[in-house]
Amino acid sequence: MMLRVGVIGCGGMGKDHIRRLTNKIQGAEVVAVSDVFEESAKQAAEICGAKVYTDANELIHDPEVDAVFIVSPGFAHVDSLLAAIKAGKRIFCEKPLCTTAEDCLKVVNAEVESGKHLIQLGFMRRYDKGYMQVKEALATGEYGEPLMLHCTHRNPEVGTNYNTPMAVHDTAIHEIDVLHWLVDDEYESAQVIMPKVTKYSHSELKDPQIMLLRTKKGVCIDVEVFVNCKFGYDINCEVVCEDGAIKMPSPIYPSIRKNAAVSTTIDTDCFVRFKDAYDTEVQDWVDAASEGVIKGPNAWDGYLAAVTADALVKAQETGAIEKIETAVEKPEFYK
Ligand code: ISE
Repeated sequence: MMLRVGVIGCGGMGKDHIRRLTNKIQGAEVVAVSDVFEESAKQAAEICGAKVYTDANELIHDPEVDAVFIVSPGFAHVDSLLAAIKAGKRIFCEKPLCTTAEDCLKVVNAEVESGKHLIQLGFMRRYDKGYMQVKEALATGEYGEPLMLHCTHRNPEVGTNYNTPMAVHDTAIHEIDVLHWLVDDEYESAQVIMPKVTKYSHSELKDPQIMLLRTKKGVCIDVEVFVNCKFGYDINCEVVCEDGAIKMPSPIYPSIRKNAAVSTTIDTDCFVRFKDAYDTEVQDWVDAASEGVIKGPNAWDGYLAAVTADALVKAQETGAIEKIETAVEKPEFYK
């Protein structure tokens, strides 16, 4: 049986997911789309031949919608999530879960109260082959305990409305989720070091930044976030362990010899770099949701990411080492 999906949010990312659900994913069909901008919803509906809504609530309560796919802007997630949980719909929510830790906790509490795992969160890096290979290598135990992680998250450039806190909320949020999952640990503290600012930035954006995270087991992580690096979308991760160092492979492109030089392509955006990861996470959600179960990153992961992001944003301002503390213990429900 096909999983009948309603997509909320028909911007660029929403349309990308609608195309994926329609053309690539097995076992799902998009039956409804919604956007506050009717024109966007209508354009999206042309991709998949779905019903059009301008009110997300109406889509959520449509009896023909089995599962809800939330791709609206982050600030709008909380209302749709709470309504969809109440309606008992299975949910895929793009990152972030919500824009504040407080709202994330409301969603966590609502899901726990419902007694059912309903939400998969779109932290797609956990589905990337490179990160999975590093995780598998660590799990063999052959390299001993992880001690340090050296990572880079580089974008060629960002828009003029991108500011200093967005380096955490929009960009490092991926490392925040994937790195503690990779080493199976929790964060304890955060610090941010601000190097000299690139000439390509502006007064509202300190770029680059070095973000430091320490885990409860003592693993030290450094992430270079550089969103105007100019040369490409460049994601790297190396885990230094007691008995070896594991470097994540980059996507493989041919090495070309021309004009007395050797060159290899670097991707230029996340949609190309993580294309396979997006496909795999959505297929995984459809397969699980069709069986009535939900796997993958969950609402608690979304709450943890929000708490960690808050500590990093505070550290950007204070320059101090900031504690990362959740307001409540992890509920049994998520263990
Ligand atoms: C964007 O929202 C992403 O998710 C990208 O992966 C990240 O590299 C970029 O900085 C963000 O703005």
